Amino acid sequence: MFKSVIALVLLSSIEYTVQTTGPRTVVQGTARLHFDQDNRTDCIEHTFEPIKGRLGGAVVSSQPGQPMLAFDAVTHVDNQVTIQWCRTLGSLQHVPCQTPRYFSFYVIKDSYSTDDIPKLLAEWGETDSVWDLNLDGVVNGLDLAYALGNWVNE
Ligand SMILES: [Ca+2]
Repeated sequence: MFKSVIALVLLSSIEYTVQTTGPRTVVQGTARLHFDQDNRTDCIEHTFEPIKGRLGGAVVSSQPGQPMLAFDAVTHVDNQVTIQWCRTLGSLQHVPCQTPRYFSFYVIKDSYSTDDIPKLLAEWGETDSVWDLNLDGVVNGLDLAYALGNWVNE
């Protein structure tokens, strides 16, 4: 599943893609604050469509396995992620201008069943796999334990 979303809120904007592969959904895009002569303060608040699971992020990053959501506030409640971000320009800064901020996060599903185990085992030992459920860089026993620990009988 792949979809692209563009939302406009006042001057600010947010643009991102949502891609689900196996147990992992990747949301990534760019939020932008826009400023002009009449608006030297801009804010964005956005709630992503609910995706059931826990938050994570890329293994290869400055904070391995953690979501990249460098905003003023990030909440994850009832499977909905909401971001808030505000900035006010200093009086010496030229307008119009914009401040872009890249973001990226994973949602790892939190319920597994019999269909999942063969897929996980097929990627055993792989280092770049969506079945690396604990985001430590490799598919191994810890991922199998996570799947079994979040087992749901069908
Ligand atoms: Ca792992």
